[in-house]
Amino acid sequence: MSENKTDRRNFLKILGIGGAAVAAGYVMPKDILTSKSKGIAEAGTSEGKQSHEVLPGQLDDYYGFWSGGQSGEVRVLGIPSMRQIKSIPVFNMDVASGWGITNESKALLKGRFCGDTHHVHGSYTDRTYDGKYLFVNDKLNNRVARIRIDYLETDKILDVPNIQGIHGLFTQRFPKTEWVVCNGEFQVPVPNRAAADQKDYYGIHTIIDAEKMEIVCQVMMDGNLDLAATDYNGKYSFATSYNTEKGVTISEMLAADYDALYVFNWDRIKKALNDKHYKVIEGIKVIDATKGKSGIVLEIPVAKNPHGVNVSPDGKYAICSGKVSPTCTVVEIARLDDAFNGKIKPKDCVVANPFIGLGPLHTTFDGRGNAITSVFIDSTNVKWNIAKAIEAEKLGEEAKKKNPHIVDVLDVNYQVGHIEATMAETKEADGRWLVSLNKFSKDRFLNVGPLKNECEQLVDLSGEKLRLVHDSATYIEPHDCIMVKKSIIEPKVKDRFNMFENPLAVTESGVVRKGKKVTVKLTANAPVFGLQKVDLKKGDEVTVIVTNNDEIADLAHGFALSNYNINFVVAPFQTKSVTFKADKPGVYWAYCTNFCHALHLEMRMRFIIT
Ligand code: CUK
Ligand code: CUA
Ligand code: CA
Repeated sequence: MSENKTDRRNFLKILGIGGAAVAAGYVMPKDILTSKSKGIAEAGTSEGKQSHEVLPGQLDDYYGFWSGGQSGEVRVLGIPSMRQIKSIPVFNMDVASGWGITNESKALLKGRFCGDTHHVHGSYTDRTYDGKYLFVNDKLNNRVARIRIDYLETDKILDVPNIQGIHGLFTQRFPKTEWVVCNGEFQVPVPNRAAADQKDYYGIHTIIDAEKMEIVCQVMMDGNLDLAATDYNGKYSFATSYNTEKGVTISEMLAADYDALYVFNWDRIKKALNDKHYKVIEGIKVIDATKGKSGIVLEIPVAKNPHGVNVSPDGKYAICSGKVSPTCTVVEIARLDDAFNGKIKPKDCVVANPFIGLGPLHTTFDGRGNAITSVFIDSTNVKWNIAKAIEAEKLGEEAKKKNPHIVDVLDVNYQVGHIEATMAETKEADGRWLVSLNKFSKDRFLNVGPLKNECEQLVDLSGEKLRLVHDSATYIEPHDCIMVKKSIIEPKVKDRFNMFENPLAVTESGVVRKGKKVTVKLTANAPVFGLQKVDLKKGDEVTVIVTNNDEIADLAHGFALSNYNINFVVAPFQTKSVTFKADKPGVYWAYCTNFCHALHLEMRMRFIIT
């Protein structure tokens, strides 16, 4: 715990406030901050008792979809085992699957093989996941990708102009996902051409058509736009802003006492588009909502430098996590219309500001009226009751000081970022499991050198108290995840591709030469490729198209060409292609890289280049 104290001191130093100042300004009951996994739940309350063990041959109950952070990928985990089952390459190169090597993936990646994925969210129908798509942001190169759930592969990547640091991303929940929103965390000039004064830097809320993967419009704001959420009625999207100051240094970004939770009114956005109240910038319709002048965006003041925003599964509350303030802000969504119509002030939408702990970042839900908030500096998960927080707010300061909303406090190891409960972002939040995605692992695993793994902890959420049941090491740095019950995903996932969805699909092998351009069509059937030998001339531009004609589930073939840096895998009925210059004369073996048959090692053929 001594290291935790150091982190805490450093954090306070950055904020320019001493511990005493924080203690004086905020209610910080000692019993909460020092509790060791005991919490302050009333005597007699129960701990969760589910077993998280998944025995050999048994399957998990939930699909976990994890962002991969700097890896640029998305990962699939089984919950509660926390076993990683698949990596889905998205913005990265993945040699094991050939992503970034094949023509098909290169066409999506356009030469950029780095990404920074933070937020993965599913498509919805009627407020729960429909098992069709996943969407994920690339904070680095400002892209949004779509993953098809039937194949669990990336099928579209959209470049988003006018925006930098695409961070928060969320999908429409009702009636179904037609729109996906994403936020620009870094303000930049729009268009971003020449140097401009920092006062002319803007944050951009982007709306994407989920089916077409095209940009519907962008809403231009003064403040930056960090995390995102949508409501449960298809009416609003939300964005937290920690830099309403338009600062470019950390002290400037911390200057104001209040920042904002922005609420975007979708009817008014549609109206602005209809009325042509936009400018076209870089080919995109950009609606100007700066200086609060558009009526499209409601600015709810929240304590300085907030972080996450999450909407409760009953659709009633948007909860903004304080980060620099030890509180959460509870916004009642039913009041937003009145605020948009000027009947009440934006701040009157706030119905509670409960104390949580030092450094609240993200909130999730158990579907039984409780929120669970991650607290970075304290290294805790705090379970609290939303109704009790609202009630205490009404009763006033004395009632609030007793913190009647706090149900339990769990120490986690260490410094938690996101937390997520099973199905928590849907109307079907079931309160079974919680994962705490901790940013530091410190002493939780065998020491692997200065660069340590992160630590993700599984928590039994079924009881009154939070029960830590499992530590899981993860490679840096998943930020966020969702956990979807398997009955939604499993029936959608296919065992083979629809072969003729790809017009290149090969059913008969052969070589076609047109001048220097050579097309090699190859079938792959265990344990042979459709050709034994291909004759080429130095300087030929060769395109190899491989179709795996084995329809048997789990029977994948690889195609690797020695010394030509070509290596990819084709799943049953899948087709992939690659184009290369035959610039090295000699005999080059192409071989199958995936152990597919007793004669897998013999599954090879020659490319003879003269
Ligand atoms: S952010 Cu990383 S801990 Cu990108 Cu969702 Cu909050
Ligand atoms: Cu095909 Cu190994
Ligand atoms: Ca600020």
